[in-house]
Amino acid sequence: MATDTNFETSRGEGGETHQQVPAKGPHGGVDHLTTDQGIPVSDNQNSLKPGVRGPTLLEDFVLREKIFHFDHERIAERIVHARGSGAHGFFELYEPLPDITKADLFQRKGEKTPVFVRFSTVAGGAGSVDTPRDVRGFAVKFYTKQGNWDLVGNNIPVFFIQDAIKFPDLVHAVKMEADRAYPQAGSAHDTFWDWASLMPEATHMLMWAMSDRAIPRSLRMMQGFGIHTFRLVNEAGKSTFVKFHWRPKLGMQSLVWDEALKLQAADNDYHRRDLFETIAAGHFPEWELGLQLFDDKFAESLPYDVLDSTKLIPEEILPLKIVGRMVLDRNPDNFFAETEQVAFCPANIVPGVDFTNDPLLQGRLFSYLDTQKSRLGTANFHQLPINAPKCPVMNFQRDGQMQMNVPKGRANYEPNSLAASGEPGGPRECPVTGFRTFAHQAGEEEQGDKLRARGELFADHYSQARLFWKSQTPSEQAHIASAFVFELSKVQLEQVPPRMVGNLMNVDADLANRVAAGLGIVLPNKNPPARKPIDLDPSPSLSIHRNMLDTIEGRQIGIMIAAGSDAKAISDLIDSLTAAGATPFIVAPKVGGTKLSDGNTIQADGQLLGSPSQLFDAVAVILSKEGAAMLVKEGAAVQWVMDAFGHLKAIGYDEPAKPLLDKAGIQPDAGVVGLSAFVGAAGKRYWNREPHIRMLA
Ligand code: HDD
Repeated sequence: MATDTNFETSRGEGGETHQQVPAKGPHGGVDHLTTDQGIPVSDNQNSLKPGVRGPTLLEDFVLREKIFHFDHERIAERIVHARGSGAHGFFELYEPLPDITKADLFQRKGEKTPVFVRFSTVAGGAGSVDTPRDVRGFAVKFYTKQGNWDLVGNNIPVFFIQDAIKFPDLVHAVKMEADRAYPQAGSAHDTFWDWASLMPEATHMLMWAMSDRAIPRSLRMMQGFGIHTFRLVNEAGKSTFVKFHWRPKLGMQSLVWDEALKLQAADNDYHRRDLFETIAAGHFPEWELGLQLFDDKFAESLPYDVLDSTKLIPEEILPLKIVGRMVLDRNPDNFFAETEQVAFCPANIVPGVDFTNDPLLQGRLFSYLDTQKSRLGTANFHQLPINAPKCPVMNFQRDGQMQMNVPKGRANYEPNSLAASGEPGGPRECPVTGFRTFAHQAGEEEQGDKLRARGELFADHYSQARLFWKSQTPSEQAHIASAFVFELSKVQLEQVPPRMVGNLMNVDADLANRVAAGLGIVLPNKNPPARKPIDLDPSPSLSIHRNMLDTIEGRQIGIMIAAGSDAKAISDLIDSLTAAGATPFIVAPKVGGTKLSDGNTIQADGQLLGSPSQLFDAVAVILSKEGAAMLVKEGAAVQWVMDAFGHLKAIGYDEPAKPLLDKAGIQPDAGVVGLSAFVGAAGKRYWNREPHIRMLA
């Protein structure tokens, strides 16, 4: 029987009922369902059969088209950075930079350039979790008036390798192992550490990857880096070296390792949800763009090579020039069409930005375009709405699969003189606005024998690893040492941990000692370094703990309540948290409604079992005497406060809730406070608590 979508209810031949919600649309108030050919569909519930109980007919083109399209819904996932979350926004320039670059987006104060940003984990597949220990991708597509510029960076300012030729080995080693297809989304396994321990150049990056940088609390609370040295070029052709930095307005914040593990169980989509929900709520995440600008003379004065992506330039030596801000203010309308189909490519630069000879960058310039072709299936992927420049695109590239444009006329070659006989001749080169000023390269860089070799200073693999270690607080150092122990403890190849610790001996003997002790292995000899490390001054700006903001802005605060909880205490707390820019989240044993002290009923945001405390940045417990007496017998409630304590969070409580804290074994400290002090205490993590509750390496 035909189904009319105007009807609220349709009844199939077999008599079954389906609720239909009529869609509003231009034609008679209803948008009619059609096939991909635009043919109206009368029944989307039943396939076509001869008779009610007959076989499905091959001629049912509605069924065949629908299943055919469904069968092809998935596309190849990215070989790395498969799991990602994206958002739209804008970049706003603070001050014009014409002396430094002619790039159009840097010319007019206050001008906003649209952007699309995709954050990602690296190792896991598209369906993996959000909080493994991993580097995070931080890719920004600027839709400038002179074409798309992609700044395809990470949340860590250095990289594992110096030359792109090693990238496939790195990725093969870190992804799930070839025969067994596990572990997913993690580096704690044989092949990764086998490779990494044989690659001293990876040591600096490994220090970062084992640090709290690799377990960010939120995508909104991590820094981003362009990593390579790039060049900016002004109108006169003068080039300035540049390193790009993104600074989150909410400050940096990371997870505690146990919290990261528990989040993988509590919410696989923790970061994705956090980004989506905060943008949907109008709390737009923001980053400032900082530039480290320098010339050849400065580059030559450094004891490391600026073309080596395993090295950074400390801000204490070269401060950032803050030039603008990026705000993410709109969620994608469709995950697949935008976040999945977006194609970033470091080779997408605009006039005024240029490359350097960094051998890692040079290899990337090839890889991305190539991978897009196999991932998105056609050389015309740039025509997809998310990839299409927001400025005119005019050239003589033609045809190919999935061509969406319909070019007119005969002009598909250049030069042509068709215009002379009145036909459209098509676009021409534009020397004035085009990409004509490239950075001057010192002649000798481009000459000499053909070699497979690297600059001399590339051989220093340990000085900056040591610099990073020395720049961390004792608590951060303990996290790094413990992360090495955790990861290497998962390695079954006996030869690997001693080899890795032998490399760490070049970084710091204390670190190596602690890792060896944590693993229970004999401290190995130092592996001879290719070049003797030098002592560089610590860079406090590389520490998260030293630079965290004491704030609850943009944070989510859990409030546990139960029947009879103090209504006024709850509403006062909600008010003061909201005023400070935080989002309160009520957790109760029953989600439907909880009767409070004043007889009113409050709706919980989440049920206790489904809302463990790792979802929150700080927690408060407001209970009646009876509520506490009930919850001391509920494991999930005890675990809730125990975990908040273990994850070094502030805990606020009212007096009747005390028995629950006692049951959880919570010792009073500066972060365990009465409700009146809670908002003031909630913006911090209590690192001093950690040595009392956890054995760290
Ligand atoms: Fe890469 C994706 C970042 C080195 C080859 N890379 C990719 C993405 C990010 C980075 C953020 C995901 C983009 C998105 O969201 O779609 N990659 C980096 C950084 C690197 C780096 C910061 C070093 C500084 N990458 C690198 C090298 C190669 C690649 C040396 C190859 C020679 N990267 C790729 C790729 C990917 C990719 C295989 C996978 C999916 C894609 O490109 O579109 O081509």
